[in-house]
Amino acid sequence: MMGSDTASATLRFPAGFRWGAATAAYQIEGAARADGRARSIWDTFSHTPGRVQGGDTGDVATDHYHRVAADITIMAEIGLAAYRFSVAWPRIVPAGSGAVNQAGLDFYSRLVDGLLDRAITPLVTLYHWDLPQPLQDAGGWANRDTAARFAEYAQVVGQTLGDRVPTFTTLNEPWCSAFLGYGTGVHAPGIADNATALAAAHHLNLAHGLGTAALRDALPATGQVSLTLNLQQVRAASQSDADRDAVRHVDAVANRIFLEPVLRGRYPDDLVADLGHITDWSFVQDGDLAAIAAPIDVLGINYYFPTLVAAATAQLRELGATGAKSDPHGTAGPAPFPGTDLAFAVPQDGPYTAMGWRIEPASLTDLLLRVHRDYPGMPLLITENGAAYDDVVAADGSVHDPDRIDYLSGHLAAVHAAITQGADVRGYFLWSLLDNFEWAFGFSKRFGIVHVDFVTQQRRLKDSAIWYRAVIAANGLG
Ligand code: IFM
Repeated sequence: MMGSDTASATLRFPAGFRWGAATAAYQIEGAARADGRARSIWDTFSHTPGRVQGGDTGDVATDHYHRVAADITIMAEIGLAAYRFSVAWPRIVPAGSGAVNQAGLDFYSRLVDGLLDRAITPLVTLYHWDLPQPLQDAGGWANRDTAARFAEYAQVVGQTLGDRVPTFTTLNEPWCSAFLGYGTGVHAPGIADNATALAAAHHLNLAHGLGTAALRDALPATGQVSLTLNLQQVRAASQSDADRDAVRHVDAVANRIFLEPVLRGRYPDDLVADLGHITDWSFVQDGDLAAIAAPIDVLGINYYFPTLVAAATAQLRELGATGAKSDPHGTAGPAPFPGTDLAFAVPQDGPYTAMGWRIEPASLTDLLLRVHRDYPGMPLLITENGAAYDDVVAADGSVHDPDRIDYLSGHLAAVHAAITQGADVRGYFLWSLLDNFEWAFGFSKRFGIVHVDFVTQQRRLKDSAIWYRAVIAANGLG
């Protein structure tokens, strides 16, 4: 199912389906040292030469911190019913533990009030990768104490915003935090060690569990708690037994390492056995799994591209040993899948977005149906989906982005197909509201439906924003 086949279809979503857009603090806020905010691991990383393309940093980003009122007006203009944003931990607890910074809380309180004034429902993510630097200095996510610090921070934010925010997400994409931050090192804090990445994954799971308990304590009885995972829809490069087994393995190290402890209170036996040569799993302590499995109300899923994998043959291992960088896309050739030496990601045919990511909406339908089948009864939200393209501002100030509209309509049709087949998907948050700081790619990749001139900070609705307004108004496509 590609966008062009579905673009003309009329598809209506269930009544009450929640239409939103998403952002994250470090990617848009700027104001890196304002009002008591201290450094996070992304400040350190982006200021380290060679880590981020073009030497870009989030010091100013889209200056959302100072332009929040105007940005809320833009959201209202697009007709958003919901807005997903993240809270910057280093604004709230600058040292990572201890003193709370009231000015940081006040900023998010004003944001929430501004959203509610426009009838836009806030969805708050507590951790979208900006760990306070002092916690990294103590080991970061490789140190289990970080999970307890996260729970303290979650409690503070829950107590402050819980009277107005119906849903909190503990972590965004812990896979990226663990495996890109500590496994491949392409994200902050830039550590490349699979054993450390596996410990980090467990401590992130623990943070989610302890954070969920802290939120339950802080929130009114109606408060909802969720977790957002960037689940991967994995396929085999060939029908060989070895490649099919690589699919099972990658599913374990990318998906089930989070899904199973959170939703079933256990780590998968095959995962533990497969990676016994990398870690002895001694970081999993008595009581951890019960804490991690604290019930959640909704599961967020972020989806962008499918994953193609092959078993690690001697030839591929040789490649890995000679420096093929670990990568979940295999964009530049086969590359070890992050977190493991047993499977490789291999290149896929196009079409691609400007990230080099294959466009395949049908994989989103399959992924949603798989989660629905394996974890029945769990309400789902698409908390991110979108595409980067090389947008240009036309002479008349408009920004024509037909490829993005095609990507989005194809993926919305894919979500609709999953709902039709039984998946309980409650809403869709487009990534992203604004062009922003795309992590290691800096400002070179534009995911927004609103164009941002990074010099003047001027905002312009792209065609996709106008298209999305019509989708929201019609509660569907066509
Ligand atoms: O920009 C990121 C976001 O922060 C997390 N999910 C994927 C997006 C696109 O790479």
